[in-house]
Amino acid sequence: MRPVALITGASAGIGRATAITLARNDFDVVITGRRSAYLEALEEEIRSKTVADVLSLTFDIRDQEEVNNACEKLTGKWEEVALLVNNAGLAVGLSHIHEGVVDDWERMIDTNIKGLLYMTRLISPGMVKKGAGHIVNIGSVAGKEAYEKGNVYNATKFAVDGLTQAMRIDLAEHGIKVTSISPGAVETEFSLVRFKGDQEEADKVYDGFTPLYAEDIAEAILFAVTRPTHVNIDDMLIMATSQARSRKIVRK
Ligand code: NDP
Ligand code: 8X3
Repeated sequence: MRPVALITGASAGIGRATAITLARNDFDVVITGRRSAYLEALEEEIRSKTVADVLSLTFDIRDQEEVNNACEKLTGKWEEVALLVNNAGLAVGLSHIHEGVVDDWERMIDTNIKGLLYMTRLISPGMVKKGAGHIVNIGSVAGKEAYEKGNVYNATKFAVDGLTQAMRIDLAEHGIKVTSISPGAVETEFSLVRFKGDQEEADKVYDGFTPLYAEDIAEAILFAVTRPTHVNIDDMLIMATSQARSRKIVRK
């Protein structure tokens, strides 16, 4: 039987690429997000290009009740999730701390930290019961070093880093692997979301250098989840060659 991977935030970007990559590499996939039309399109694509089975679950990861209700559909072959990719996340806004927008802060904290926790709380007991499983948390270079105006987004990704370490400690005795994958700049919808739909501002982020692409991160995730049983990839920091630090990007 093919193992089941559940990927949050699969309607776009890194999550979408990861779902396709895992589906091509012997996983059946559960894809989740808020935009059901995007999930339906991905479901079509996976069915037409791979032999994987696919299940879409539409929910807002910030709403614990919605998460729990949607995940009640994980029955039969979908009940046993072997791999959880905690990917759904976002940055909203870019401002100095004294000018920050509290609603933006709450969106980031609720999605990047609380959403990750809701999913982990729901899926990890099944892994503990089985004595096997793998959880991959998508962190960021923003969780390794703070940068100007990054403050709350930085804090949420530092939290992901801390939670990954804590989960690794708590789950080791149950034979469960825990990995964090921390990318630098990846060209996805990320910046469009951060700048609240301002395409011009978003484009500037990737101007003059070759950023990472979602597929680069999907490949790293595939590598991490296909190591032999005795090998755990704890943490991977992945940067575009032109990006030496968060805010040190060589642009031509
Ligand atoms: P995208 O904006 O392209 O994708 C984000 C995904 O998260 C979408 O599928 C979106 O789905 C989902 N999502 C956001 N909010 C919610 C919510 N409330 N409920 C459910 N799903 C949600 O960004 P990326 O692919 O780039 O981001 C993926 C992860 O990678 C994030 O955790 C991000 O912080 C991290 N990251 C990104 C980097 C980058 O430069 N792009 C660098 C380092 C880390 P929908 O809108 O349909 O709900
Ligand atoms: C996304 C990368 O540098 O914009 O996590 O924070 S950055």
